[in-house]
Amino acid sequence: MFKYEYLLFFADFPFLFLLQKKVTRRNIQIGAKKFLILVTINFIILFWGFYRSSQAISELSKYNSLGLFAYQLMDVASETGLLFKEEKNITPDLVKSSKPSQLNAELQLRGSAKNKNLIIVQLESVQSFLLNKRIGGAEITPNLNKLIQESYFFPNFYTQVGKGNTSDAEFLINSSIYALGSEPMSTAIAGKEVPSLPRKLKQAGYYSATFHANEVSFWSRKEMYEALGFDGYFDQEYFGTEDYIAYGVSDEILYKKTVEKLASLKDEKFYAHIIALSSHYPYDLPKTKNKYTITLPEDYNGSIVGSYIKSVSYADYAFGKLIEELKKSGLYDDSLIVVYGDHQGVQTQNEKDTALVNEIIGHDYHPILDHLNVPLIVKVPFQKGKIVNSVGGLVDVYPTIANLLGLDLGEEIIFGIDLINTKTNTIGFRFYAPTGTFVTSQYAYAPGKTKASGVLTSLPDRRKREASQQSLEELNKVIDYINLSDEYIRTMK
Ligand code: GP9
Ligand code: MN
Repeated sequence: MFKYEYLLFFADFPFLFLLQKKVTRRNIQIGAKKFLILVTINFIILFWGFYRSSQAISELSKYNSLGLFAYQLMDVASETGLLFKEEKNITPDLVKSSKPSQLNAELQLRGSAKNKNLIIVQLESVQSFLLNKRIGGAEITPNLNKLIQESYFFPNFYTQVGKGNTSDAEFLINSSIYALGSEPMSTAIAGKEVPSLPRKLKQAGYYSATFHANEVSFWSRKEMYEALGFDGYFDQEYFGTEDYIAYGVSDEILYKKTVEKLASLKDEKFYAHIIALSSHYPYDLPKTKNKYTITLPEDYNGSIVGSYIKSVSYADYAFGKLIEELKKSGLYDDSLIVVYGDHQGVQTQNEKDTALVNEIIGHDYHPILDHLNVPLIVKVPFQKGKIVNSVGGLVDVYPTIANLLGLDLGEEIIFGIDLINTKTNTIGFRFYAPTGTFVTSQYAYAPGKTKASGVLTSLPDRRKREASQQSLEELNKVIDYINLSDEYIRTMK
């Protein structure tokens, strides 16, 4: 990823060297008393900053009170402290009783896909606001829209990835543990044995593997897959480099070769986690693919949003091919199929992009409710489609799947909840939204400088309000819960 122009960052170093020489030559001396005063002032400023930052929860507010140097110091200190922590006795009951969510008394669809194969498709950068939308009369994602009609669809579902982006989404789905945010989960769990979906399925006689067109070393995936207990992986070595888009073969080839492999496993129950890639930033879709994508009006020319929509439109085309192939091979009715978006795709950095997105969604793009909203589609064999309005995030996918496959998670430590049977749920965020951000079925909360100074967006009218006593209580609950998840994964052997 290195580019030679990055060397410009070091262009001032020779001058620093010259300046230092000059200063040394002057041989500045400072008396012991003055030195002591200076050191004391420094410490007072530093501790005042630490005190003020302890009143804030979001990283940005902490940084604003401490400044670059002290913030880094504090970060290193807290991370290092965690490394030496003893493994804590975190029990399934402790996690259950701390949950900011509740299940319904009676569980629906329990075991309705028992003994079926499990196919999970992770769609790169696909956000919900493109689904069931038309531009100039044409659908952007006709194939996903069709699947939604026949599936359980979760319109209030959110990404929760941290620093590991795509790979964090893979981690969250397979573990139901929050991403740390400060480090990609692939490195944070390397060498550990994480209780996970693949491990649970192994006990039920399943073979599990991941399918991704990039090299497995990207995001240290090899270590992550081992820690999560996958039986195998298929990466660039298997898929080759034909019809290359972004970091690997096109989604068309990815899906074709994946189904070939899956069809050959027919006598074995399997879990396939497929990680699509063609709609990856910077959405540089080869012209040869234009014939498969939506034609956009002229005002989209030259905009990031336009390129993004084109890429997603291609990803949708390839996805349609996957469904066709699955039907042809007989796997469609024999598998529980789960589809979700890993994380957001547009940042709306300029007025033109913002205006285009606002026009598509019909209101102002919200930094949480629109930006982090990604699709979750669950196709249960032989079940009709239904919209499930539960609020949920990536952390909730494992327990949702477990209920459908009839897996018992009673003795497992999971931080998510089964979204088909959710009574209430609160979803915490970090990294792409400041820590302390959360969403419930009634509102979204974004923290300010202090816990209480945040903004609450109520739903569905999206009216902005100040924090209420109840929202602050919820905030503390969510923060404690995420801290519990961090402690669990950090101290795991
Ligand atoms: C490449 C792909 C990139 O393998 O996962 O991931 P991202 O940049 O979206 O995290
Ligand atoms: Mn991604």
